[in-house]
Amino acid sequence: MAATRRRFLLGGALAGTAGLALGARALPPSSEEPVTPAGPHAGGHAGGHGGGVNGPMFRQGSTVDHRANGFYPSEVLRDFDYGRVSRTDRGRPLREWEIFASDEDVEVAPGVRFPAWTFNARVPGPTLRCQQGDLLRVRFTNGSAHPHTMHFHGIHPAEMDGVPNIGPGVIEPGHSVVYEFDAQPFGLHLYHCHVGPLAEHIARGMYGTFIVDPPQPRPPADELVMVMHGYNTTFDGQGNQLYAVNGIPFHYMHEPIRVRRGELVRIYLVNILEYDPINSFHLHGNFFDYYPTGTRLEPSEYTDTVVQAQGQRGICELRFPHTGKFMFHAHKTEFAELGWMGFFEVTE
Ligand SMILES: [Cu+2]
Repeated sequence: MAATRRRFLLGGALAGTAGLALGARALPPSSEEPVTPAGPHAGGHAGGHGGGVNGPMFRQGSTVDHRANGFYPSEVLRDFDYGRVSRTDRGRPLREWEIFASDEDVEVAPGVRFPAWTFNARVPGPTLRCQQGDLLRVRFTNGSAHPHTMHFHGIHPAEMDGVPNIGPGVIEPGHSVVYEFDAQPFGLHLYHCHVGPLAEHIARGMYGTFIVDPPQPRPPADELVMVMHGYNTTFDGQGNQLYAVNGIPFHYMHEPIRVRRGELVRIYLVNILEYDPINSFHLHGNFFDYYPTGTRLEPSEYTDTVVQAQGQRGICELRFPHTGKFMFHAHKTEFAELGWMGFFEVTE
């Protein structure tokens, strides 16, 4: 059962490696098993899931090697890639990006390595940002050992859809393609590989956020991208063993997201979770305006919890009236205890 594997991972491997980093005395009794996240195992660790207040979700000082991974979730939060901007002959903004697919070994939890397939060597891929009406040109080069595409959400011609057998179709290793289309409609979108087995190509890490700004910009804010996703470390296609926002489970437990009291905060919230049908986002100590898909400028809801199915996304806007640390997590508790959990830290 997937649940058993999940218990093993967090009760055994994850807590065990975290414990090793802190010294043997920190090890709970059943966590002295070797780190074999992909191997068969009886599991059934009684501590289960996040391991309670002594489990990895609250354990400090045990993190992955961000430098070796090549990306850092605290920077991914506010890293918007506006591309190279010029003008077409008719004076229209032309925005260009170079995107490179590669196979990368990512340390997703202390001592747990995952063979990811990536866009620009990070999970999630770069956050591409433009304005409605721009002409977009994306040169995609496949440096991976596997065939891939880039499929953008949005409105575009069929041959620019990035799916097999239409237009350039599947891009084989060593090959390049240029996707060109208009930026529309405004909102919060996605891009991802669309080669089968599709769930695996996505779950391996081939996704990113695609923001089309409205013609009249949204009010100034501290803007954050939060991509909810998971890692199926057993490659059985049945659920995930780890859950993350912006690449690394529990990252924002170790390094809270720092925001200012009273400042408008805008969260571009994306759910690209595979294998589990829905995910959710819950914020403690506050409420937010929610704009589904970001395609309208009026919020649909004022809430502290939103649910998103696979591929859904929306914009959350809020101000924190109080200083201090405020937790956020999936309100599917199991996901939270397997990594999808963190803190905002509000300062003056
Ligand atoms: Cu792919």
